[in-house]
Amino acid sequence: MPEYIPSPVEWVRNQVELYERSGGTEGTTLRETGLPVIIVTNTGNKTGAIRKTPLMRVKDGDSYVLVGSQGGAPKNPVWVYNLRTNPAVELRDGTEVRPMRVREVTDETERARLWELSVAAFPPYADYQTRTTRRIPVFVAEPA
Ligand code: F42
Repeated sequence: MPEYIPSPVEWVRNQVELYERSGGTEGTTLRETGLPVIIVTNTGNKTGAIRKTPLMRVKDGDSYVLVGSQGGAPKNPVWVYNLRTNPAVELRDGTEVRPMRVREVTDETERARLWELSVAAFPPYADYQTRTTRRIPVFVAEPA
C-alpha cells in the first residue's frame, strides 16, 4: 500500500481530516462560503503516494467538474500533474465514496459549458481566472 501524505497546508489538511473522520458529515463546506466541497484521493506523480485534495463540488449529472484554480495563483496546483499522470481517483461527496476516472477537458465547447457550471456553483472561480494569465485547467471525473 502506498503511504498517505497529508497536505502540507494546515487548513486543507484539517478539512480533510474532519471530513473523513466524520464519515462525510462534518467539514464538508468551504469556510464562511458554506458551499459544498468534495475530496479527491489521487496518486502523486513523483512519489506514488496517496494525496487527498478537497475541491469545490461542481456536479454535472453523475460526473464532477474539478477546477485547478488554486485561488488564481500564477502556477497550477500540483494535483493537476497527478491527475494527468494517474487518472484513477476516488471521489468522496459527503457520505458517498466512489472510484472515478478523470480526464482533462480540451474541447472548447465542452470547456465553456463546464466553466459556466463551475462559476454558477462557486462564483469566485470567475475572479480567479482574471487574476492569472494561465488557463485554469478543468477536469471531469466520471464514474469508473
Ligand atoms: N483548490 C483548487 O484548485 N480548486 C478548488 O476548487 C479548491 C477548493 C477547495 C475547497 C476546500 C479546501 O480545503 C481546499 C480547496 N482547494 C481548492 C485547495 C486544494 O485542496 C489544494 O490544496 C490546492 O489546490 C493546492 O494543491 P497542491 O496539489 O498544489 O498542494 C500543495 C500545497 C501540496 O500538497 N504540495 C505537496 C508538497 O509537499 O509541497 C506536494 C503534493 C503532491 O501531490 N506531490 C506530487 C507527488 O508525487 O506526490 C508531485 C507533484 C509535482 O508534480 O510536483
